[in-house]
Amino acid sequence: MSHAAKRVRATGSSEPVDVPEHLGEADAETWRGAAAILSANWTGTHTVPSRTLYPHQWSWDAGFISIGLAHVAPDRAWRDLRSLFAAQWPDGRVPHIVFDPGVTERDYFPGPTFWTGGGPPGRGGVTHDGDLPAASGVPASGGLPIPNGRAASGEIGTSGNGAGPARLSSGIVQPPVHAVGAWEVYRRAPDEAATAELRWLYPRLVAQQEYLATARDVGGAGLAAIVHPWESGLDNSPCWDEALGAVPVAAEVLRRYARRDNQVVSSDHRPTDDDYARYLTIALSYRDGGYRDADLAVRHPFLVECPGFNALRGAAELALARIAEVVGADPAPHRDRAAAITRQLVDRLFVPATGMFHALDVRTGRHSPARCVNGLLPLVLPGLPAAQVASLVAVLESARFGVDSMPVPSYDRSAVDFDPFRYWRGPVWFNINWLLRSGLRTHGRDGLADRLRSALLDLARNSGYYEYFHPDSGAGIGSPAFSWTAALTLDLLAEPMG
Ligand code: 2M8
Repeated sequence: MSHAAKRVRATGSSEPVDVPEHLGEADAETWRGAAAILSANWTGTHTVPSRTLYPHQWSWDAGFISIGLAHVAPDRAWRDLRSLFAAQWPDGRVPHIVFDPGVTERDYFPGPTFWTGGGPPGRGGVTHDGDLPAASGVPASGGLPIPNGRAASGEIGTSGNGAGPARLSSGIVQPPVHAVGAWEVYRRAPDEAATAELRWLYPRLVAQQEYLATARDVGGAGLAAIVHPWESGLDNSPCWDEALGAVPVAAEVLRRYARRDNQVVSSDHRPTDDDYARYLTIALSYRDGGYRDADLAVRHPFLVECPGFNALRGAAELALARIAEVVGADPAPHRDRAAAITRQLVDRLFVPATGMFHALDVRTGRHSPARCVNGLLPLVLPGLPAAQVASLVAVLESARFGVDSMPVPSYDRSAVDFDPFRYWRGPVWFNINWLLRSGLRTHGRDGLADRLRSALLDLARNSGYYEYFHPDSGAGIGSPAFSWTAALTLDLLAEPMG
């Protein structure tokens, strides 16, 4: 642990947990509460984002969760990451959901039947046994998923991670935050066991990046395109509205498939039915094309370059450079790729008129006009030119996003369609704010970074570990006992205030 030489043992949650010595009693209680949530959401093989709303394993959630687990249960952090990467496809993609075979279809929609088309494993969805993907950059079988695909590169993959039976997955991805997560876990306890974990993960993380850099470079300029709003992690962000507008609302898909999310939380706090119908249409298009990426430009209804997703690809390359040094690989190509992604982001997605980054619709060549928080995420890139850094900081301090007693909202507060309740269209999210804070520190904006940290911790202290928060009142919305909120609270608390 980097933050406390001496620690006190405390009980107060379901299992004993070490509390950093620098925390006062109130924050020690916050720490124990957060640790208890991660324990309660641990299934024995992986951590679910939420017991009520998301009962499987999610990709980018696992990255953020590992950062919190590093402080209270590093062994679980590694097992969580292994569990996810055991489900990696032979072409390198890491699925956005890995399904728990013990959870019924009734408990989450869209579940395995939707993603596999109801056919046997391997038709659409795929089962996995944890072998190393074909990390060559050439998708195995032309990009078609191979059930229980075998390693093509010769490195030994074990049969899974000891996590139980082979599992089905979705066929889309999420932002690649896992190299950053793995590095965070390693650097807090860099022992032999952690080095062995990095050795196992490194080729898999490289294959994940390679998939995004090749199969997903639909626009041909070096940025990865997402094929579904869910791939961004910011599902119903206004920055997808224009591109989604071109996708017809097929009412029959919602008659064929019943939503479950709005039975668990208020429908005012979730995507609308029209959006949901489009999400299903886009996912079905990708599924019915066998999850192939060839010729996406001519046949897929949604292709967008997201500034957040691509900034996180760049951050992943920088984390991989550090990991490469530990495992004896060459860090230089990773640094080069991070620099290239940074340049491409500035060239393609920075809009001088708004002073921030905007999503680009690859099908139309148009930027989304919406000012959304993913347009600030390139701050995580240390190589971002000073002009863009200054511009993003100015936007962050403006009334549109300003950090005050509240952290940064997911959308421009002054927009006419800003909605303080509806998911990624206004509410405050912990993971995004954690990333922004880390970016601010990277660029030496410590004052603003500290204000953001205080605002985040106040939210957790006063409102608890909700999925998202009302951007004015701070009231918790969505699922309570949400894993990444708890995990990142631990990470923020772990650091003594300077
Ligand atoms: C939300 O997305 C899922 C679909 O992937 C859903 O709404 O059912 C998003 O907030 C996403 O970013 C997150 O990873 C996921 C699980 O927490 O929930």
